[in-house]
Amino acid sequence: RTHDFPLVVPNHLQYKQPSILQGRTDVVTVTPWLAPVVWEGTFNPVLLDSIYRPRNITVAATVFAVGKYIKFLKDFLETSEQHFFVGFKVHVYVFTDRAQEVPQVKMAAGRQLMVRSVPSSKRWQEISARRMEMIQTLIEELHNSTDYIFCLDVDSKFHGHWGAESLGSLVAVIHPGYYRDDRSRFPYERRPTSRAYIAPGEGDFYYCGGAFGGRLQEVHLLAKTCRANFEADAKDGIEAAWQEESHLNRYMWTNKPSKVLSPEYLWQDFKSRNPEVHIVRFSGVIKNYAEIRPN
Ligand code: UD2
Repeated sequence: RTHDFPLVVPNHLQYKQPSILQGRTDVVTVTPWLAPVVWEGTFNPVLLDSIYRPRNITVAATVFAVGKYIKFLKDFLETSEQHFFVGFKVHVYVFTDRAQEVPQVKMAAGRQLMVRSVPSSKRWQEISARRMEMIQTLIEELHNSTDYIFCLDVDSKFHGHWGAESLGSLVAVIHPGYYRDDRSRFPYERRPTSRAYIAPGEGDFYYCGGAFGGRLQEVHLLAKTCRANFEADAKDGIEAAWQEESHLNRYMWTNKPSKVLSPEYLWQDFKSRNPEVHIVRFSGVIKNYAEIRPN
C-alpha cells in the first residue's frame, strides 16, 4: 500500500491542473508492480502538504555517527532543518559513541533531537551492519508515537525539498551509482551461501543502504529480517559484499517497495549531475575513507 489513509484535501484548494498527457517522459515514473517512482515534476508539493499536514503525523529519522563520523553530524542536522519535512513533527534519533560531541543545532518548533549511546566499534563494517539491530530495537520502543521512519547515512547533506511525497509503507531509494546499468552489473551479493544472495538475471534495481524508510511496522520487519540474515551469515563465516545494503536489496527483491525514490534522494557529491536529475535533494559528501574509518 502506498497510502495508508484516504487522501482528503481541503475544499476549494487551488493548485495547478494536473495533466494526463504531459509529464516526465525522460524517466520511468512507475515500477512494473505499480509503485510510483518519485522524480521532480511528478508531484505537487502544495497538494501533498495539504493532504498530510492536517493528519499531524510524526516522522522519525535515524542517523548513526560512530567514531570520527561525528564530524558529519552538524551539516546533516543543519541542512535537515532547511529541507527535511519542514513544517512537520520530526524526531531525529542520533546513535553515537560520542554523545558529548553532538553539536547544538537550533531546531524549529515540533522538531526534536534524541541522542542514544551506542558502543564504539573497531570495524566499520560492523558499525554499518549493526544499524539494522538498533533500528529494530528503536521501533519496538516507539510503538505508536511515530508514523513513518527514515534511516539515513550521516555523511550526507540535504540540498533540496524532501517531504510528504516520499511517504509510503515501504520506501527504497535507487542508488545513484548503478541506475543506468544492466542488473548483471549490480553489486548484489553473488555467493549463494549468503542469505543476501541474488542470482544473475534477478533483482529490480540497486537500492541504497544509505536511505530507506516507510511505516514503522514495515521498516521493523525489514530491519529484523536483515539483522537475522546478517547474523546467520556471520555464524556461517560470511559477510555480504555490502553488508546491510546487500541484505536490504535482497529483502526489497521479495518485498517490493510501495514507493521508490529516484536518485535525487541520494546523490553523491563526486558525481556530476545527469540530465534527468533536475534537483539533488540529499547527497553523500566526499570523504577520505582512510582518515575517518576505524581501520
Ligand atoms: C555505502 C552505503 C551505506 C552502507 C555501506 C555498506 C549509500 C550512500 N551508502 O556507503 O549505507 O550500506 O555502503 O556497508 O548507500 N558509520 C559510522 N561510523 C563509522 C562507519 C560508518 O557512524 O566509522 C555509519 C555512518 O552513519 C555512515 C554509515 O554508517 O553514514 C555508512 O557507512 P559509510 O558511509 O562509510 O559507507 P559507504 O559510504 O561505503
